[in-house]
Amino acid sequence: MIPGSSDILLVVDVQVDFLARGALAVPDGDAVIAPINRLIDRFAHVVVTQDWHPPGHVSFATSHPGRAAFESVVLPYGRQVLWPEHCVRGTAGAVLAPGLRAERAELVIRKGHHRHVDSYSAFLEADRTTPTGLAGYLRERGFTRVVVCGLATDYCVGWTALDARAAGFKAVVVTDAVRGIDIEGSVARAMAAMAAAGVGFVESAAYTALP
Ligand code: VGL
Ligand code: ZN
Repeated sequence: MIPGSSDILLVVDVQVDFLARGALAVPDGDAVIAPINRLIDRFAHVVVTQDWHPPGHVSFATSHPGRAAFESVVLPYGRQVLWPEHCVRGTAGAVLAPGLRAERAELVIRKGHHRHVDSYSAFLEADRTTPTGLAGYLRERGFTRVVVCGLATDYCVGWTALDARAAGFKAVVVTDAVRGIDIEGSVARAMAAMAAAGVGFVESAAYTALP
């Protein structure tokens, strides 16, 4: 496959805090960098996201006295997994992975910046109503297919791919360019939900160089 002018490569949350030794390290997360760099070379258009939380963000376990990381609580917008503090805006853990060749990214979407609402998805915050603006950006530029890679399969990648479908885009997840956190079967659930929503799955080797 040769990516065309209506395909966008969406690189989700490949940030220091999600890599080995990071505050919320995704198992084997560093392994996505090499295939993503190869994908970046093959796509004419690249968009990158950053998880970008204010201090004291509602998704941090430390914001809920008596609660521990990886427990969930019920918030006004629904169930929220509590996480270790991660990707605090402007900190070293929030920067893109040093080895990621992101310089050709045409847009960087930052999400999760509202203190009282999380945002796994690059399209819609966890209240399921506040848009990030990404759908409008993609539509205005004529992109029709979103090819998703990055971290984590069961959270930000999965929600992003599902919301891409809900917003009317074709969506593809690059299976060797994603890794999951996997809390109680969450990777399998995310994969099933994506398949049911018409998300395609492809290996990065299927994308050949730009003509
Ligand atoms: C993510 C948990 C919390 C992700 C972000 O990028 O998948 N997961 N914040
Ligand atoms: Zn987060």
